[in-house]
Amino acid sequence: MAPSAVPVDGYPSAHDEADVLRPVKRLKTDLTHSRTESQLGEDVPDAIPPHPLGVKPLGNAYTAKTNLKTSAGSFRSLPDELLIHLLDRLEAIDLLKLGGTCKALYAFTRFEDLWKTLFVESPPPNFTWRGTWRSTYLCLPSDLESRISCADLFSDVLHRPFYCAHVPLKSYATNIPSQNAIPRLPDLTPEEFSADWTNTPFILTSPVKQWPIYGTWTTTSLLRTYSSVPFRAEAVDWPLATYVSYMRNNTDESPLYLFDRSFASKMSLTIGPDAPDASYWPPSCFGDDLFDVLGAQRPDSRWLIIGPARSGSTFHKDPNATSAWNAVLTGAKYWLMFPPSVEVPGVFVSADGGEVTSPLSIAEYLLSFHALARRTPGCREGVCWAGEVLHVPSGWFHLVLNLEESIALTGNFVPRARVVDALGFLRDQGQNVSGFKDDVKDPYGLFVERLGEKYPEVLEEGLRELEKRSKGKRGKWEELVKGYDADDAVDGGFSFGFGGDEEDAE
Ligand SMILES: O=C(O)CCC(=O)C(=O)O
Ligand SMILES: [Fe+2]
Repeated sequence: MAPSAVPVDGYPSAHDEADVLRPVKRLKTDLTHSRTESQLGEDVPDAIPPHPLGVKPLGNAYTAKTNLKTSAGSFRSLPDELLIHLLDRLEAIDLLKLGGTCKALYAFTRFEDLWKTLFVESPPPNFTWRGTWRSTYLCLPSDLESRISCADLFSDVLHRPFYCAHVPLKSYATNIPSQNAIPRLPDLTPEEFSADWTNTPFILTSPVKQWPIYGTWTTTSLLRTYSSVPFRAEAVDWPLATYVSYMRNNTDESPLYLFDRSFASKMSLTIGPDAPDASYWPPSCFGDDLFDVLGAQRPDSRWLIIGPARSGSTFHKDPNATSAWNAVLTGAKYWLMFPPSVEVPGVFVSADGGEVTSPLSIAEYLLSFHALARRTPGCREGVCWAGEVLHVPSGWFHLVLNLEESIALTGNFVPRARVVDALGFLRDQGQNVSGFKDDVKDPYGLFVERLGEKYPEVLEEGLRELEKRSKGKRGKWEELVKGYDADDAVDGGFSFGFGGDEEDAE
C-alpha cells in the first residue's frame, strides 16, 4: 500500500510550515568541562504551545456548551481509546475519507500514531521526512497540510500525547537530593573498581576525554561522512541524514531513538584498547570483560545511541545480568536508577523478575512517578555530561532521559566480581536470556565451558558463590516455612512462624 504522491485531505490549507529542516536551537555544548544544573538552559513552564487543532483535555467537556464529538454519528458513543483502536485498522485512504466527514473525525484521523503505524508497515519509497508522520507518509508538502480548528473537541487520548511531547522535562534533573546523587569520580583503577564499585552506579569524569573521537564527533561531523549510511532507529533503518532531519523536526511524545549495534562495521571503526588506531576503547577501570570468552557467540554488546532532547530509555535492566558503561560524547543524559532489590514505583516486574513492563512514555513516567521515585530508598540520580561515562551495575533498573540532543556509546560487559550474576541468570532465567543466536542451544553450558577454558579459577569461584546464593535462598525459604504445619494446612489453619523460642534465645 504505497501512498500516492500528493493526496490532499479535503480541507483548505490553513497552515504554512516551510518544508525545510528547522534550524536547530542547540544549547552550547561544552566539550571540555563538566557543567552544572544551571547550564541546562531554558525549559520554561509556559513553553507548551496550544494543540495544533485546538483539541483540549477531556475535563473541559463538562463545562463546554458544544462538544464536537456529539456530531460524530455512530462514532460518538465509542470511548476515544476504542475509536483510535478501530481507526488503527484502517488504510490511509479510509482515514482520509472518514476525516472528511466531520470535525471530530477529522481530529481523530489526524492522530499521529495512526500514521506512524502506516508508515512503519509500508514506508513510501524515497520519502523525505516532513515533520509529521502523516505528511511524510502521504508525501504531502507541508503547505497542503490543513489545520481546521477543533476547539470544541475534548479528548485526553488526543491531547495527552501532545502535552507529554511538550511539557518541560529538564526540571526533573535538577535539585537532586544529596543522598540520591550518583558519585562523580575522575577515574578508578581496575583494582578499586573490582573491590568496591561493581555494585554501585558512578560517573567517571575523565576517561572519555582521551578518546580520539571525543570532541570530533558531532551530529554535523557525522553527517559529513555517514549521511547516506543506514542506522537502526527502533522499527526503522534510515540513512543518518533522514534520522537527523527527523530528530530536529518532530513532535513525537517518544521520539524514535537511534540505537545501532552494527555501527562499528558501518563506520569502519577500530575499537581499542590494543589497536594503535582505535577510535575509542572501553574505560580501563572496568577490566576484563568475561563475556569475551564467548567470542563470535556472544550477544551484541555495543551500541551507538543518538537522539534528540526528550528521547531516551524507559525503565529496564540490561540483558543477561550484564553491567554496562555509557559514554556521552555530546549532549547530556539524566539517569534515574534503582538497585535490583527495590520495587520501582510504576514499574511492574514478572514473577521471575525477568520481564519489565513500563508502558508509560518517559514524560508520562516523570509526570506521574518522579516525585515518588525520588523518595524511594535506594533511588540514585545523576546527570552525565559530554565527556563523562556512567557505570550501570548488573541488575540495576534505569531510566534515561536525553536533556539535549545527544550522541553516546555504550558497552555491556561482565566484570570478574559480577560473574556470579551472569552465571546465575543464564542458569536460572533461561526464558529471559536474550541476544544469543538460535544455534546456541545452551548459553549457560557454553559460558561455563568457555570460562573454564580461559579462567578456570574465576569459574570455580563463580560456581561456588552461586551455590552459596542458591543455598542462601533455600535456607531463607526453609526458615520462612518453619512454622508451617502440614496438618494445620489441611485444616485450613496455615500460618507462617518466625522461629521457635530456642531461636529467640540464641
Ligand atoms: O543512553 C541511553 O538511553 C541508555 C542506554 C542504556 O540503557 C544503557 O546504556 O544501558
Ligand atoms: Fe540499559
